[in-house]
Amino acid sequence: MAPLASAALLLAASAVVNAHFTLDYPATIGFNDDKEGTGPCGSFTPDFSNDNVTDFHVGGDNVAINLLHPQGTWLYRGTLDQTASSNNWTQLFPEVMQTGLGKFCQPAIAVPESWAGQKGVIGVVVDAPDGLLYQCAAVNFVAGAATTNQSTCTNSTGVTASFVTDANLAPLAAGNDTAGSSTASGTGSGTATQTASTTSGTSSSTKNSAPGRVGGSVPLGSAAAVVVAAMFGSAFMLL
Ligand SMILES: *[C@@H]1O[C@H](CO)[C@@H](O)[C@H](O)[C@H]1NC(C)=O
Ligand SMILES: *[C@@H]1O[C@H](CO)[C@@H](O)[C@H](O)[C@H]1NC(C)=O
Ligand SMILES: *[C@@H]1O[C@H](CO)[C@@H](O)[C@H](O)[C@H]1NC(C)=O
Ligand SMILES: *[C@@H]1O[C@H](CO)[C@@H](O)[C@H](O)[C@H]1NC(C)=O
Ligand SMILES: *[C@@H]1O[C@H](CO)[C@@H](O)[C@H](O)[C@H]1NC(C)=O
Ligand SMILES: [Cu+2]
Repeated sequence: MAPLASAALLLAASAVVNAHFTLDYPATIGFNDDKEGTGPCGSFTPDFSNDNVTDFHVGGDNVAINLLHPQGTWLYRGTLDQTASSNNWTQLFPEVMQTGLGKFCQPAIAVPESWAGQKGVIGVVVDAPDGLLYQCAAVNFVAGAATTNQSTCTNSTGVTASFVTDANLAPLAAGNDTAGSSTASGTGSGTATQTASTTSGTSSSTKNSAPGRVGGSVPLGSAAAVVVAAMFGSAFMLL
């Protein structure tokens, strides 16, 4: 009974969890599970002559994501650089930590109004249990705010969110991915909450190795949950 149940669970997990995360809206310029950790766009370069270019309302539009890890912290950003290569990103929304596997949609991500009428790139980065992961969308910025929500713009049952400050995302949030690459692991906001949440030996060793990166204001009681989440993340990625 027990082995069968475990096998069934593993099968169910492997059927569902075959990616780190997907960007479901606006349309991604490309997804490669193995290379999703390659910034700034998960190993793809925007190509406006071939990509699926989506109209994106500057006054607020949907960004729909499906996270296939139990937890991750999101950075939403945009650039008018159509190659997304010049490290000139603008952060579009506060960093937000999703807890719970599945769909997560911000219905009203806005960009500067002056971008209307221009082409650009929306970038989404997550600090996941296995590191930073990237996706991008090629968009036409259009005036106004979205008047309808996409069918993909939903939140999975049980998903919760909280605003945090994530040390691993800090250099990216500042607009320049390369500026922080050599110092990212050593920086932190140094709040009492953060220090307290990483006092357990297991938690800090997980934090210092690639799989368990968590920064910012993790509630005091959740160190164990973070470790479990990191373990789940690793297990899923092995399947
Ligand atoms: C383009 O993106 C939209 C929005 O995500 C999607 O509905 C549509 O199927 C995509 N078209 C192609 C050809 O991939
Ligand atoms: C960076 O992007 C802004 C728009 O957000 C633009 O005004 C500025 O000229 C860009 N800077 C460079 C160096 O491309
Ligand atoms: C989109 O969905 C959000 C969240 O449910 C809701 O607050 C908002 O009013 C919706 N926007 C539109 C244009 O329907
Ligand atoms: C999903 O959850 C976030 C965080 O609670 C919320 O801001 C957003 O409006 C929700 N999206 C929808 C489509 O309800
Ligand atoms: C980004 O940071 C790198 C490394 O510090 C620096 O060489 C580069 O000039 C920066 N780029 C911009 C656009 O500020
Ligand atoms: Cu992953």
